[in-house]
Amino acid sequence: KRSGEFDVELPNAEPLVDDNQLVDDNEINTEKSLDGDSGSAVIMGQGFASGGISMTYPSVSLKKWFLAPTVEETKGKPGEMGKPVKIPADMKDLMKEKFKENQFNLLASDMISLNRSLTDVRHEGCRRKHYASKLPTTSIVIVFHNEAWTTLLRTVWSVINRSPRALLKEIILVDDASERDFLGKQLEDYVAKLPVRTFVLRTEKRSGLIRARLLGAEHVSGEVITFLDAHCECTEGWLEPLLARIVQNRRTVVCPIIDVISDETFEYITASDSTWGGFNWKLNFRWYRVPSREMARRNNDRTAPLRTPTMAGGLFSIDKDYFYEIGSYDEGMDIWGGENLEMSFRVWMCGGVLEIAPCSRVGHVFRKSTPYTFPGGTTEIVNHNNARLVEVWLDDWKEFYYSFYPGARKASAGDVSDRKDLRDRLKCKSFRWYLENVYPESLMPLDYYYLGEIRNAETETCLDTMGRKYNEKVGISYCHGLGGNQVFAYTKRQQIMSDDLCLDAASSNGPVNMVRCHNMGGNQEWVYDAEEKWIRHTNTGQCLQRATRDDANTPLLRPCSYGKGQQWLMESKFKW
Ligand code: LR7
Ligand code: MN
Repeated sequence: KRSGEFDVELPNAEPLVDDNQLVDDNEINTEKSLDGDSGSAVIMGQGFASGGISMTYPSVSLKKWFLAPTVEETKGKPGEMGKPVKIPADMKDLMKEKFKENQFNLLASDMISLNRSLTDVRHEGCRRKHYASKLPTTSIVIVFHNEAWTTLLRTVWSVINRSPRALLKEIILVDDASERDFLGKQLEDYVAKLPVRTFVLRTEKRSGLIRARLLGAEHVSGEVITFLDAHCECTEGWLEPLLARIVQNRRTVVCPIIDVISDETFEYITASDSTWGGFNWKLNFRWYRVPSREMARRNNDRTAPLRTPTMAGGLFSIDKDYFYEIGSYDEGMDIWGGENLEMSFRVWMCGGVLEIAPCSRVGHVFRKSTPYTFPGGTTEIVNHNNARLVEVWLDDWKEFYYSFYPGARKASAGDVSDRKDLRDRLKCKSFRWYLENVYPESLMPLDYYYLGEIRNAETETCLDTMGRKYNEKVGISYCHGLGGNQVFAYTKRQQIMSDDLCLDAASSNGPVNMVRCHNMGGNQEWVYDAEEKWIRHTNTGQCLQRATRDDANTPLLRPCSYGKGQQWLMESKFKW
């Protein structure tokens, strides 16, 4: 794995078994590693942008070909009804070449109508719902850096075609210093003719998506701001469920279900309606199965709004005044990353509600890697943003992040005093409150006795995940004192956990595996006997013992005895 790698995954699988189980790796996760960790200087020279902000307002002239074609007219075109696009064999080389420009199949996207039809993917019950007759108006804010023409304009057209005109105030495109000519005057001329007021703002220099969104928000004249990524497709009825929740409570931040537009074929693939947003110790946003308590709160109605601990970040509606009241975004965050968790924690901790409206469905092109540069370095930027996030919002739990990912300690958060003042001013609750009331299933445990290395008294070796994955044996190796793979939490639920993995033994002489934490005791329950310094497995009554020479790198389960090989010290001596 590259350093600074981070994961992005697709939300499109039916979840597996237990509460808070990560949606299965094999089915849906795609590792997202960021290329372009160039460390190069900020890119400023753009082909067309004159610097400063230019704005264009639409004229009223409407050309026939701009009108949405009916399904009939586009029949036979690739991708209609959200179907996958097949690239002819003789075009595969071109396809591969073009893929690199955006890290998705541009050739496929270019073959699909800007108005392509989609199936109505909503749950039955959603189609029958009636919403308040007076919903607020919204402005759509779409930020982009070097987006492709067809994905950007298909996003815009899907908004125009599938939103009630009375609710749609305007569409604001924020160009974050793109370097593609067609995103200059050509784009302005095009949007000027759209049937909905649409204009282009430009950041003076590369600002990152966070500050680009702040610029867009400043120009919003609707009552609600709706943010979208620049490669989305909104489906029938997507907007009303979002706005309706804000009418009920203006402190609600509402996301659609984010369906998957395949980066390979542009097929529209529905996502599970039973996943919500969480995060791991590295502060990667992840999808997890909605626990049964939340299903019960919704009376098992799959069309009812779902309270989610965190959001993916790109697609949501928020009351405009509330957006500013609650502290908009952290302007100190650059390019990409962290702002979605920052806003999630902030909204919950400061009196708001974060929801997914399952009757609202919007497709998004999920990519496996990012096509654009991170001026200043990918890792540095993401770590910087996360440092700001943890310093302001995570309280004691920031140690989970730093100890598990020690490289992050090098990053500087910069000055976060404004954000801390905001937290005070809004009288926000603690992260403990958040874990207790919003996210008891969190991988960062609410109550824990210990966080650090677990050292064998005899051998000066430490338990070590060795970077292994699910269902593999836990390792043991020389204590390096740097955290990372040697950091474990001993929780009040008596788990010994590292991120989403828990020490787990299924039989009385081992092995001791690392299995996804299920929070249900069983094979994952361990009692630390502080006197004897035993780590005793409840189900089998056996004790954890250091490795012998034969099984050099894995600890064993053996009948409890008084040898030093079964004594474990939980007293961190980290070197940072
Ligand atoms: O410097 C930049 N300037 C920009 O304007 C970098 C990016 N951008 C734009 C970019 O063109 C795109 O429109 O910002 C938008 C998001 O960037 P993507 O699409 O390259 O990244 P992503 O889809 O992985 O982004 C997800 O995580 C981000 C963390 O900062 C943001 O919160 C994105 O909005 C978010 N996208 C979604 O939530 C869609 C679902 C993805 C998931 C999970
Ligand atoms: Mn995106």
